[in-house]
Amino acid sequence: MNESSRLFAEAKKVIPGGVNSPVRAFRAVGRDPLFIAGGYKDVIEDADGNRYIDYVMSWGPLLFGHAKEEIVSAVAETVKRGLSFGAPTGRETALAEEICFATGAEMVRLVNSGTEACMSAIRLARGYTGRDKIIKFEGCYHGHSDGLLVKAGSGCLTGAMPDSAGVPAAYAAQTLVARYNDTESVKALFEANPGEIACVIAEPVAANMGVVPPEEGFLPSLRKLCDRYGALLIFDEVITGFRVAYGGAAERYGVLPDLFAFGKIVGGGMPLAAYAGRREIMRCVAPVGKVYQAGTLSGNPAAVAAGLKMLELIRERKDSIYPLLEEKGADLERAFRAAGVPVNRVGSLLSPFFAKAAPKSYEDVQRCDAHAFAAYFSRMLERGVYVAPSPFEAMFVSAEHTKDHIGKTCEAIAQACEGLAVGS
Ligand code: KE4
Repeated sequence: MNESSRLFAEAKKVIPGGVNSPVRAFRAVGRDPLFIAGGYKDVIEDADGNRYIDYVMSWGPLLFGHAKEEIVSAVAETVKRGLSFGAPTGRETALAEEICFATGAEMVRLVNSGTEACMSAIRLARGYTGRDKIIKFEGCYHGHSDGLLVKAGSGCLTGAMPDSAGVPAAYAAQTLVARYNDTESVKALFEANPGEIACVIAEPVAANMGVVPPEEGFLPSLRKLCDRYGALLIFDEVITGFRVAYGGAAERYGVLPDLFAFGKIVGGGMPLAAYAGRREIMRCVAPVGKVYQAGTLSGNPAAVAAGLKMLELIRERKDSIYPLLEEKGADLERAFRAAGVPVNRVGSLLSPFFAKAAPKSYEDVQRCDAHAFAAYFSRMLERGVYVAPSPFEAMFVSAEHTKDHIGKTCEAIAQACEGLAVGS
């Protein structure tokens, strides 16, 4: 038994499924998970000393790869003066200002996870509008708060549980589900629920059913519908924020939401997330307004040090990093297409699909061949490339993925996809 398997056996005795987040269990790819010992730049090392070029990148936070020296040093210096005070520190303001500068948001509240950011943004939308219902999209994932575990993506889809047990039906009934890239399905919900819908929450680039980019006009149509029916538009930019552009998907697609949810990159790899938006809305949050939201470790110095350094590094490099990420992503996309495998890609975010064509909707995604994906996953691992262990996730490319490693990955893709392309 190798070390990963031994550690997995130990973990399963005291942790459900041996993991602290379901998708890590490798169930969709039918093998034991790797236990990781460390990472550096674009490489991770497992407990048995095997090294892999990493495209999970902790599910997106690591735009500059593992153990980025400036980020590690910023945290190391900060924690020498204490880990957490439960009191305001000046660096939190600096991080909030970085987010506002990049995105056009006017106010920010720091929280600890993307789940908290999305949950809080929805509560704020309900408090601001006085309405109870929300619209989400099937296949989109916004964390594991009760009302959002309805037709959810990511690990819910991977585990074939888009509607989680334990969510009261009465509560789930407040969540209306539309089809991604289908404006009419959103309009129909507004018309069927006049004056009742507080917000529409969307991943501006869906990345939890695999990557499914917004069709031309889809995001602007959400903006128009929310304005027409008096609802707020929430962009869940936990994945896309600072990844698809410096100002996130809002900048890339030219649509400004009323509220943003951020996570992953804004925390630099530490547990930090945020929700943000227009001042008149954010002022409804306690202690100023009546929408309560709180957190013991919200804005803690250690996580803020990582997030602030990350956003400073991005701001300093914003003119060069996005073209660089675009080029790396395009190289990988070309490799999949050359192997006859359709791909959806937005910048450094991409997913291959074992299907006749790249999906444009949740329905299309359902037709992809999950068995072919599992075979691809194992073949890539055998060739030293670590991708997400689920067809409903994305590949995350970092600025640290070297030309040589991208080249090696393209070779692995050609070999791993051999005979798996649908119709091949
Ligand atoms: P967290 O609570 O996991 O920090 O963020 C929830 C979340 C919110 N919004 C979007 C668009 C997200 O993708 C996520 C979390 N992403 C998944 C991977 N697709 C996290 C991985 C996991 O659950 O282990």
